[in-house]
Amino acid sequence: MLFQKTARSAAALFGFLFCLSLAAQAQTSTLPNVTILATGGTIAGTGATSTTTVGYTAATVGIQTLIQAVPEMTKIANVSGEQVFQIASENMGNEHWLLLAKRVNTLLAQPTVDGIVITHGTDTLEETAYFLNLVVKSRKPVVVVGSMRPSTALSADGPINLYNAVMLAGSQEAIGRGVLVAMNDQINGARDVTKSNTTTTDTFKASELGMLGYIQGGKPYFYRTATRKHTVETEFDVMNLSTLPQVEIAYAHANVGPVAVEALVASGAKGLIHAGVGNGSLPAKVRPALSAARKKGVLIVRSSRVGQGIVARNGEANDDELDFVAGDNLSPQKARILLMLALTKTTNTRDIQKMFSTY
Ligand code: DAS
Repeated sequence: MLFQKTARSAAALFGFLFCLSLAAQAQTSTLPNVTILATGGTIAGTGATSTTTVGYTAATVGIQTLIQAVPEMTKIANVSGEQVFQIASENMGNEHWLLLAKRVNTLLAQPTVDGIVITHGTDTLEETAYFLNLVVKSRKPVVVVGSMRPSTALSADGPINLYNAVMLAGSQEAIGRGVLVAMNDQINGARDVTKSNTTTTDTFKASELGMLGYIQGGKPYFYRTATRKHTVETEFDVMNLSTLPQVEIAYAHANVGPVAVEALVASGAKGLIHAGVGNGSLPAKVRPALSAARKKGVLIVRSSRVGQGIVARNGEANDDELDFVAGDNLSPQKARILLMLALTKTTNTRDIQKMFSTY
């Protein structure tokens, strides 16, 4: 009798535990699958004390530690992590971009992956985001995130930024919006965002054009959408590339001479961004060097150091006559990325000018 009672209660307990495990599986199967690709930066940084917010070491904490530091993420997504590389982002190179882009595209082609987060240093975060915005071939969310304080700092911004980025990457709302940058509870588009302050946590802004939306209470709220083509809409594909064309930037200023332009051309640049003063003006001492470079087959883009506004074709210089490209409102560092990818497709100035009006 006692044996039968014990057997029945054991069976009941087993049944209960089995249902619990099914419920748990059901719960996780309803959560989005988000992969975090870690590349380094301050978000993976450590400082000597909790008040060290400058002079810390970036790119020291591994992805598994970053994930373990934010257990709340397991409630909003099935999170997995890969350490793609571990660098301070001032050292980002084309080889890193190609590795990252290929990994992103490979993962997003898998039906089991719903979205991707990339943890990244903030110094070149905007550039990696824009590069991926042009070469990722999926509508699934790709969210780039960093932090302005190291993981060891008082009120470190990394954990909440990472949590928000994972939430966004797993959200329906972020699908089809291009590569996004999520920091400081704000959502920015990859094309227009820039690091606007050397140290503050609100540094990433799209200034005059504005952010795309907010993150509040663990939810995304979008108010704008990107207007230029991105991701699956672009003509760029890097999956079979092992290198990218060398494109450099020459910065203009009062009393500037041709030395920088000449040296960059001599170094083998296939393209040159002139970060001009004002509306992309060409200083008289630099124009001949740029014109000579064009005649050698180097593609020249007139951009501006100003930071906002449009460098219009045939505005401050006769682009038709010089056979130059006008850089629209892209910053010099983003114009460099677009020209680099353009040169993987064509060297025709008109075709490239069209790309600057499209992306
Ligand atoms: N050196 C900076 C970088 O890795 C640290 C940071 O702000 O992430 O971009």
